[in-house]
Amino acid sequence: MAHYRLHCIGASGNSYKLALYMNCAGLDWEPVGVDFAGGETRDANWRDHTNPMGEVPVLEVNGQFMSQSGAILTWLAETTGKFAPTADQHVEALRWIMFDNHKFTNNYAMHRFQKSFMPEPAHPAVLAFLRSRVEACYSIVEKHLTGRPFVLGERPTTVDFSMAGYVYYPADETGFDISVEYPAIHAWRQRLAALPGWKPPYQMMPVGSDLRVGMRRPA
Ligand SMILES: N[C@@H](CCC(=O)N[C@@H](CS)C(=O)NCC(=O)O)C(=O)O
Repeated sequence: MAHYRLHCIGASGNSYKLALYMNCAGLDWEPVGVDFAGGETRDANWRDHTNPMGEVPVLEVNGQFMSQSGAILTWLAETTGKFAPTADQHVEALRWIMFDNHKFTNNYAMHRFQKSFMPEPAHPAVLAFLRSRVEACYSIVEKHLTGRPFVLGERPTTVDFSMAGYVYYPADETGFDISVEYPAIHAWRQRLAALPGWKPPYQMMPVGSDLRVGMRRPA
């Protein structure tokens, strides 16, 4: 059994943040599949045992279970030293991880889920609202990444792994073609993809429910 066990599914970009970090950091980890579509994360026993918040990812280490990707990335960097922000960057890292969880990841993930993974087509007003929220925060990150290679500066840190959670999912799934719409974000994701250990999400986590089975493709 690996030292780090990541409870996850391939479609979970929040899980991918940790999988990508651990693979690029060369840590001994394995994915543990969760039947997300079958309701496992809503099951009372799963919540009691694994995560009372009812979410993936969960990182299991020495019999302990941790949740919240931003907290876990921070803990992994503190305990392994890999991709850690400097002491001077600690608060700046936290600031970007909070912006990521609240806006950059969240709006993009919600738009993708509503667009592709709901049993019924989403109301156009819902998609339009989420698209406008994505555009607002992606523009902020596009501007920030113009002229600097990684979010905190010259080298990749936990912040980059947090913000990279959803940017490698296919455009027909997300509804955004980053390579065309956000050139600086595209260049940044290519720099991250050049790190040893990088793999795209569904290859990195070939486990758990496959939400693509029920995916609604554009007409
Ligand atoms: N802020 C959390 C977000 C986790 C999250 O939203 N996970 C999704 C899958 S990607 C989930 O389990 N959602 C279940 C739900 O919201 O009920 C993190 O970064 O770990």
